[in-house]
Amino acid sequence: MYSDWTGDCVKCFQWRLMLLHVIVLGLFTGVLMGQSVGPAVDDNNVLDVLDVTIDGPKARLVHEGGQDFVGFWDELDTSIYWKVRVVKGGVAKVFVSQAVPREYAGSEYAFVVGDQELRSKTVGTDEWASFEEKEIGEVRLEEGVIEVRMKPMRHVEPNLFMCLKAVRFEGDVVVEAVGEDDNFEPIKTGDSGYVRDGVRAYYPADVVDVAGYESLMMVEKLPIIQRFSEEEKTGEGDVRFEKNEGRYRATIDVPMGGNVYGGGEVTGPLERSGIKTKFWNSDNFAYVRDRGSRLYQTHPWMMVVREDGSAFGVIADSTWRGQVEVSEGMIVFTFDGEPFRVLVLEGDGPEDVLMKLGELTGKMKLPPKWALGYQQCRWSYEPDTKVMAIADEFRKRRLPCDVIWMDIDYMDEFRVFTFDKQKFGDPKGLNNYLNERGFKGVWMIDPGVKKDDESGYGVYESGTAKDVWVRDAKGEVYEGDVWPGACVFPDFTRADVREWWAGLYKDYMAQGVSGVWNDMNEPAVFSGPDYTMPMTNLHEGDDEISAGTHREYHNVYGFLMVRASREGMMRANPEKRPFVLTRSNYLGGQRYAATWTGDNKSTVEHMELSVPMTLTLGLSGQPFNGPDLGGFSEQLDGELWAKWIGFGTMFPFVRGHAMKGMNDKEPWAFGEVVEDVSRVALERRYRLMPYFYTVFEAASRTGLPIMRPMFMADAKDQSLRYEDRAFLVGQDLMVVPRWAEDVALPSGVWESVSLVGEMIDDEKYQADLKVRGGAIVPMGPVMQYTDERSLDELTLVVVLDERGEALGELYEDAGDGYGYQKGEYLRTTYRVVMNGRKDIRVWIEGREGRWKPIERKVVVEVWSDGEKRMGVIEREADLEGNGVFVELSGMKALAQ
Ligand code: MIG
Repeated sequence: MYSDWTGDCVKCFQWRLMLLHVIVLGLFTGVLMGQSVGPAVDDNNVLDVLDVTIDGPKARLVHEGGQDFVGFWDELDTSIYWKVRVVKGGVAKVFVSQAVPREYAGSEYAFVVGDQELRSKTVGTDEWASFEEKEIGEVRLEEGVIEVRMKPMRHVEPNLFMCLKAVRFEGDVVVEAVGEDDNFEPIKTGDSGYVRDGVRAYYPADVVDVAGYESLMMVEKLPIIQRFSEEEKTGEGDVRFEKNEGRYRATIDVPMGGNVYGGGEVTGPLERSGIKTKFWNSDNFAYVRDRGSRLYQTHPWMMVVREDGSAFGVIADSTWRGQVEVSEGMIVFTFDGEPFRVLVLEGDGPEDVLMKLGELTGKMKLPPKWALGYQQCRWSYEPDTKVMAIADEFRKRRLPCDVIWMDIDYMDEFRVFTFDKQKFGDPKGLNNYLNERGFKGVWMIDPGVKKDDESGYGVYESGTAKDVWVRDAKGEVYEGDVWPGACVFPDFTRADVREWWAGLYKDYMAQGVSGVWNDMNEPAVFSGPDYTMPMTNLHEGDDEISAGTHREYHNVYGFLMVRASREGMMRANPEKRPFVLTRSNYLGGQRYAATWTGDNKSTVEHMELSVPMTLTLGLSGQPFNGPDLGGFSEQLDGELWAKWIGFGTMFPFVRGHAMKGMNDKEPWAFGEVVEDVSRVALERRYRLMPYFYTVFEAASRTGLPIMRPMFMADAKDQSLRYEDRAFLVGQDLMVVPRWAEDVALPSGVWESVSLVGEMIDDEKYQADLKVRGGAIVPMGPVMQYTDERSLDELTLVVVLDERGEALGELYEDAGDGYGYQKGEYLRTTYRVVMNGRKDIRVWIEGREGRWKPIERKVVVEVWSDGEKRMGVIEREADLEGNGVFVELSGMKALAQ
């Protein structure tokens, strides 16, 4: 079957996978995996033409055949240059990616870096725009901002010099284009004004149809309700528009003392000053491509917190390829293609601004409660008996867990919506097996559909009959290789295609599938340029989305896909809340799916990075996210897993995952000590489930993040602005990872608590959990999965404020379904006030909703100075009215 793999890409992938199963993995995975999960191109230290400045009249930027390059460069008086920041200096080899038909090759040019000059000649390639990379010599790069210039010196033929795509430096250096481009010309601000209270919309004059402005991120049209006065058009927060040959740019000032956050899924620190983020959704294995400056998602959104703690947010409403650069007191958004509007959201503080963002771009829908539990994944657990064994292992070892994930290998030769007949012959039986033991099954679906008209593959056949596939620039159905080999790709910009795609979920969900994982939806295409489909591919659009190229819609491909997936799941199971996890997404995409941060590594660096990454997504409208706990690629050791899970169970989305070929990364894989660490970390999460669910529900109403940066505890406190190791869950719980030393803490009372007997001062791995003075955190018993039993014993973890008071909220409902939208929920406000030195009064201050909890006991734990005092209320009902006086017993109370 695999004998003719040579020269045939489809077979080649199968062969590679087969190899993975049979050979000694340790030896080969590095090489094989490098090829099969991420592009082999080295795009670090690359100066591409999007950042170039053309100095002179006779050259221009060309977008053609899915490529960008400088073309029509035919006079000696025109040179090109980049402003480059050399972050790390040294000696580097210079490579030039150029094209020129052989008959015109041999023209001379100079490559100038400061006072160094290399001379080279153009080298013939197959044709114009068929690029090859040539080494032209070595230069020494000094740290700082420098200019890199290319200058034609002598023509072989008049008017024919070369096409240039990029320059790359190779060596122990770090360079990045600063992207200063003097050719931008100002454009006037057109019709602009308030679209909501505190929300200003600025349109460049080039936007012709302001009222009909097309936006995919916004939940509704935003007509101007009040035009700006002249004063409002100038001043801080004002937007300046510019353009340059099909590229548009908007600049917003950052006031002195302001800090900048946001930008969606990003590597690097929480505070974004001095950082460039590219908007071009990219499969970025290990975050190495382009130094991690572009990942799987696009969020053209930044938030500025001013010195005084007030804040404003900026949205650039475009789907086109683009970037945001934060530098020297400015935020600069640049997009290819079309002029775009900018919205400025004004607020008293970060919370206010984030709530406005939620109103404009939508909020996460309340997920089923099980999705808040621990989830175990691997690429892949196979066959089905292995999945069952993993589930059994969790229960046997009493490690709490809610979900087991099915990665791509369950499919029949990677055909989406099918199941391998041997390995997963009875998916419904498998899902039943899981469900009976308190697990849910989440299964993967990719966008690429195997081009297969031989085996009666219904998805390909029905899609072809309905003509749903994306087309190339010539109008032919586009084909690209992904896991199944040659694939075709649904055009999700079309309503009828989304409808068709949604319909595919009916029979699929009927197999007992609880949740869906949409992967590879940037889309990742192994054979495509830049590892995706050509930018010149065509999307047809519909009534809501106008037709356009892939360059315009690439960044929303995954977003539109999950919109359809979610719709399909809701139709298939109207009584259930859908759960979709997506790799690619776009600002506003929290409306459709949760997310994770893609293919990270099992390294300390990526563990630490997982905190600011999750925080920044939360600050960009997406509350439901988290990293692959323990890291996806590379081998994981027990020490790192213990460190990671020790705080990682406090992420909104908590899933352990592992790449094919890597070691086992389940909580029990590292011996007894680490297994015990994992159990404590998981039990802490499950005890806190009532609190997490309360925070999730609030996020679904307000748009506020679940996991929050420390500065949200006190936006006026300058010392918190850069803290991105310790974080908050909601507003009452603080998580300080054990590996994070000297974290910046907000002032006021924050009291460390112990939840399952773990030590407060002396833990090696478990994060220090602190509760805010004045807060009550509701807790339940440890459970092995979220609905193992109802909340039959409620614990109120109380930390009193300076006045001896505390207040807290608990949200409860059925945990799934939509009864809560009809009043079948319960929101309870508890209050505790210190009475005497050993007594407190506890009462229910407010109750809303019709959900009836079972009669239960309430345990009150009052924490101070590292110790707890306790009281028990036998019947919660006694807390109604004036409540009860409780005598506290416990270490201190007893000692007195
Ligand atoms: O090219 O489905 O990010 O989580 O395990 C790799 C296999 C495809 C990438 C996802 C990863 C998943 C893997 N997928």
